[in-house]
Amino acid sequence: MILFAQSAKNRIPLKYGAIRLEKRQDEAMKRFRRNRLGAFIHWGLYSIPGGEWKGKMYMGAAEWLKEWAKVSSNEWMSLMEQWNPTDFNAMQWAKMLKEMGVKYVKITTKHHEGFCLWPSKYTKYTVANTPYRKDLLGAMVKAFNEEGIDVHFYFSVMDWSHPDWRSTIKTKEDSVAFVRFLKFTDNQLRELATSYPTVKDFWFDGTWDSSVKENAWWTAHVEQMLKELVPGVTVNSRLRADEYGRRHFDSNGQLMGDYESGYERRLPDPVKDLKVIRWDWEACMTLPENQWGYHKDWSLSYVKTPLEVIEHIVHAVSMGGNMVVNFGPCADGNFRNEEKIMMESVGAWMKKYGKCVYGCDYAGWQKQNWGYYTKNEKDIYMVVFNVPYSGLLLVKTLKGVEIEKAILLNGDELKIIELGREAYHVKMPDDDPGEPFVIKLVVKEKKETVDKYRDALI
Ligand code: H79
Repeated sequence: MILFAQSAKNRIPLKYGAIRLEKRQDEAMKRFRRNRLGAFIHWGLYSIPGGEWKGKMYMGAAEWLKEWAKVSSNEWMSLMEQWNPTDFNAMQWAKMLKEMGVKYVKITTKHHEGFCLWPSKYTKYTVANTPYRKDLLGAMVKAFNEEGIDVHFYFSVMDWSHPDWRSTIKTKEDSVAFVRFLKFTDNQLRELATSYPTVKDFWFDGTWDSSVKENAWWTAHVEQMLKELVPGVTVNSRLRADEYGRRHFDSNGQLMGDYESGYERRLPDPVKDLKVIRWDWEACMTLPENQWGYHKDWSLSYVKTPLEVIEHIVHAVSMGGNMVVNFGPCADGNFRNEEKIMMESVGAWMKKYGKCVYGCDYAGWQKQNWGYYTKNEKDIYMVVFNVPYSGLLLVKTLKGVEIEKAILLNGDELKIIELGREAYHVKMPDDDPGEPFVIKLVVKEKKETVDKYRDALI
C-alpha cells in the first residue's frame, strides 16, 4: 500500500523495532483472529476489599485501590491471609463463559499488586501461601481448555510487591535492582510458559514507565523468548518499546508485537479510523466506566447494558478487531448478578447471530447508520441496530458488486429494491425482530474489485 511504500524509503534501522511489516498469517494467528470474542478475568487480592479501605469507598478502579488508599505493600499483601475463594468452581466458570460464546479468556496471572494466581517459585506472594493453597490458574487453564476455550495470560510487568521494581532509574543502585527485576520477570514468564504450555497468548500491561522504555532490548527479548518457548504464541503490542522509547508502534510507524492493544475502554471510529484494518488489534472493555477488579458499589458509574456490549462486539469485528469483555469476580469465587446476566444475554444473542462475529472481518463497504457490516469469505453480513422509519435499509456496494439475495439467518428472503449505481434498499422483515439482527447478503462480483481496502479518508 502507498503508505507503507512511502515509509519504506525513509525507514531507519532499528535493533528493537517491529520484527515484521505485515499481519501474521500462520494458523495460530488466524485462530486468534477468528475467535473474535473473548472475556477478561480480573481476579486478585483487590477483589477482597472491593474498592473500600478502612470504611472509605474509593471511586477509582478497584484493582488500583492500594494506590488510591496509599496502602503499604506489606499491609496490602496481608490480604493474602483472607484469600480463600471456597465457591470457586473452574468447570462452572468455563461453562458460563462458554454459554456466553467467548472463544478465549484472558486471565490476570499477576496484576500490578504482585499477587500470583499460580504457585510461582520466584516470590512468596502467591496463592500457594494463602488459606486456599491450590493453583487457581492451573484449574482455570484445565477447565477452559476442556470446554474448548483458549487461554490467554494477562501479565503486569509493573509489580508493586517487588523491592527491585522501579518506575524510573535514577541511580546506579536503581539500575542494578532493575536488572535483577527483569531477571525475576523472565523467570516468572518462563515458568508460566512451561507450566501451562497450552497458553495461546501473553497480554502485557504495566509497561508504560520509563524504566521499561529504557530497556527496549528486554521487551524484544521477552517477545522472542516466549515465541521460542510456546510455538504460535501471540503477544500484544503493549509489551514493546523500541530503542527510541516509542511504544506499540516503532520509530518507523510499524506495529510491534502481533496485535495492537491500545484500545482500552474505547473503540476506533468506524469512519475516521479505518487505518486499523492494516494490522490486527484487540480492544477490551469494562462493564462499569472503569472497574476491572471487583468493586462493591456499581452505582458509582454508568454500567453498560447487554445491548451496548453486543454493539461494541460487532463494532470491533466490523473494523477487523477482537473484543474482550471484562469480568471481575468476587473474592469468594462467585460472579456478581449483573455479570451473570450479561454473560447470559450476550450468549443468547451470540447463539442466534454469532455468524456475523466469529471468523468475520472488515467488509470494506461504506458504513450506514442502521449498523455495521461484517464479512466472512464471500458473504456480507448487515448487523442492524437501528431501524429507519421507512423500513428500508440503504446499502451501497463496492464498485462492480451486485446483490443477488438478502436473507435472514432463518432463511427468509427479504425484498431488495435496486436504486441504481451500486445502491439498494433492503426491506425490513414484516415482523421487526425487536433486537439487533443479521441479514446475509449473497453477492456477485461483476468484475475484479480493486478498491476493497480503500481508506475512507483518502
Ligand atoms: O488491568 C486493567 C487496568 O488496571 C490496567 N489495564 C487494564 C486492562 C490499567 N490501568 N490503568 N492503566 C492501565 C493505564 C495507566 C495509566 C497511567 Fe497512571 C497513567 C499510569 C501512569 C500514568 C493513572 C495515573 C495511573 C497512575 C497515574
